[in-house]
Amino acid sequence: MIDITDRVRNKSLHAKIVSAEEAAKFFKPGMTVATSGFTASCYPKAVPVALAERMKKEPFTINLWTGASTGPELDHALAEVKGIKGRLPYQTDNLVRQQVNDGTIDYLDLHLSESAQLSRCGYLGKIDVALVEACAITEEGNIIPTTSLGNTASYVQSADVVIVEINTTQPLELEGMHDVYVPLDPPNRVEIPIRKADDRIGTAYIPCRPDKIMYIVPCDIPDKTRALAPIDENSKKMSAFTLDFLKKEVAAGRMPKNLLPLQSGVGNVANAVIAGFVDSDLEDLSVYTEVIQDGMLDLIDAGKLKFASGTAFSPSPEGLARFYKDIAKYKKYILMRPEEISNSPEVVHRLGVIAMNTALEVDIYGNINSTHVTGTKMMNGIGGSGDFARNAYLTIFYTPSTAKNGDISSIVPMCSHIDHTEHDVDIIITEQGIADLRGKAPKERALEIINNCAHPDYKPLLLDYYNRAVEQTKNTHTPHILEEALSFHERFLKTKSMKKQ
Ligand code: 0RQ
Repeated sequence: MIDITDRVRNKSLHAKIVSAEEAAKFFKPGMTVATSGFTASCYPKAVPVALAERMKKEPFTINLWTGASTGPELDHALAEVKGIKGRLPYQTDNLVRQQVNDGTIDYLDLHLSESAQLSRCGYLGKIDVALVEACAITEEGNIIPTTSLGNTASYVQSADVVIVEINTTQPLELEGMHDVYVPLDPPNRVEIPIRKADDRIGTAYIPCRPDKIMYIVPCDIPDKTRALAPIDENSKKMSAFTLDFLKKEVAAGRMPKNLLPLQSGVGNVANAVIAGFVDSDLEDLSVYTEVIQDGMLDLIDAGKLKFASGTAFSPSPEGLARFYKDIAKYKKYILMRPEEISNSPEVVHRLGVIAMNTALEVDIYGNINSTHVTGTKMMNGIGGSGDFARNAYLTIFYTPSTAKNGDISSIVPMCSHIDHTEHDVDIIITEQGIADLRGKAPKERALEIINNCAHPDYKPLLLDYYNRAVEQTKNTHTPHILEEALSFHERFLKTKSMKKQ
């Protein structure tokens, strides 16, 4: 077994160091296991792999609560042995997605800012065990997290029993990069005193009593972060539209020269948009977001970023290596907070964040579907997009104008599922252009979106629908032909193309 005694600074805890196989014997059918992990960062690895091995011989299921998505040794390994019954609050694994959509897994798709509070309320059931990855345990028994914070502090607080994996691939220099603050629940809650992205309000560790820790397990499996796809032409165009738009906002006096704190979602478009900032003449930027990705390291290296606050450090494998190599430098610029703080509606509103997230589809009035493919199949989940979209100073949604090689229009008459309503959305950007919905009534918004954002192959169909809807409803407030509104989706499901046959 790897020697982790130097990382377990409370010597009385050394007696609790066991192998992953030994710790995996603790789990029982139906238990709720709440883990660290937000994206493929700081999730437990050795114990879930050992638990999956045990489930192969002795099938049973657990409920799995995490910060958000995790890596393959947790979600995928347990899904392979059909070991997950309940899952919350967000996930991105292909096999878990399949099992969510075939009824094997009961999935609760939650606003990430609310998930810790919901778990503390108690009606989701009690947490049987918190299983968390750490860099080290302090002399007091407190836990030093690794590359994300997610819901870990709240889960450790609520659980009776804690199992800690000490990951020796995670550098000890991560200590000091966390700001742990768990708000009191109503009626005792007070304001969260963050006024700038770099304000520290909590502790550098997760408070934990040593007697709560049942086992400590050595682990040397690194975070399996995901590679980034090369930036495609569509994403480059969306990035250019964004920069052009933001510069005009500065010129109009609606935001300062260094903008307002940026939030950017996950995926290729988000990455391309941040890459665009690196090449721009913008300076002194700050980031108040969920996930800190490679682009933020580029911004730091280019001297353009003052500070990045998030809940997870989720770079590509190259980005992770780059971060580890120069951790002393990056540490000055990056802080990880619990997701109920990184995504806090109160703080997002106070700081005036610019929220930039991706949609699956957008309807002609500006409603957004981020989660359900053709209305019924879960993609990933709402994640943090709702936390930011509803509360930001400026809310931008991106989508390529078509999906599935042009067979689907991402601009549709009516979304087949709605995560963000027209009331929360300011700007839509596709590779075709930008729709500024601010100050526009529904019919003005419809024409702005169709004319500026729809693909030319679909523009005539959408205009035809809109014009007939106006006529048939005698120019009502939000014209729709209800029996036809979802016909684009029907068409795709029947003939595999939204184009008129
Ligand atoms: O399917 O994988 O089978 O090819 O959906 O689409 O273009 O790869 O999109 O990776 O940028 O993710 C909204 C899912 C976009 C993501 C979503 C199909 C498409 C492809 C994925 P294939 P892309 P991206 C804070 C922010 C919610 C959470 C969030 C997401 C697959 O951004 O999960 O915002 N957002 N978090 O072909 C049918 C359409 C489609 C479609 C795309 N209109 N109809 N299928 N696809 N558009 C961060 C966190 O919360 C951690």
